[in-house]
Amino acid sequence: MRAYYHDESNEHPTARHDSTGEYLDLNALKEVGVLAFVNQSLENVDAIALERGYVARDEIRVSKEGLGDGYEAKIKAFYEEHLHEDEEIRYIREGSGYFDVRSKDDSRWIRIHVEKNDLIIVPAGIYHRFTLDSKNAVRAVRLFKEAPKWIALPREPGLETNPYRQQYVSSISA
Ligand code: KMT
Ligand code: NI
Repeated sequence: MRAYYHDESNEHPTARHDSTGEYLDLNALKEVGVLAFVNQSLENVDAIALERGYVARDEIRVSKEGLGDGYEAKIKAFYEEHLHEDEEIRYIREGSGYFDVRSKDDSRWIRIHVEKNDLIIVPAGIYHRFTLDSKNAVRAVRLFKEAPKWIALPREPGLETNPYRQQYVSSISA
């Protein structure tokens, strides 16, 4: 796992976008409420699931083969800036990709490259997006509490009054 400020260049989303050279310590992600762990085993994931009350899980394959006809639409939706009213927990089994999350002051993107055995917890209410990298495939475990919902609420000014957004904003400004 590596985290750095995105360079906002016009290259394809799946390019590295790391020309800023501004790397972040994984601990610094806590500032925006993101928890990141490397070298996780399924046992670690089970423990985190138990501790946080996650009772179910599935596996998603984000690739042309894995998503079939839905590929283009899914890829597009993942990359649109959005938030969820739930945590997004992903455990990478194979492949790699990028989670982009908004910086604390909202002015920049922090790009987080996730790879095999990385586990990331993206908090409810944070604006983020996801893209594959140049290898074009990832397989990840998704944890969920009851029925999976993960409704993506696209960024728009009206969302600032959303209680989950407000709760998130106050949690990082403490
Ligand atoms: C999401 O909700 O953005 C995803 O599931 C992305 C793919 S999982 C690595
Ligand atoms: Ni999301």
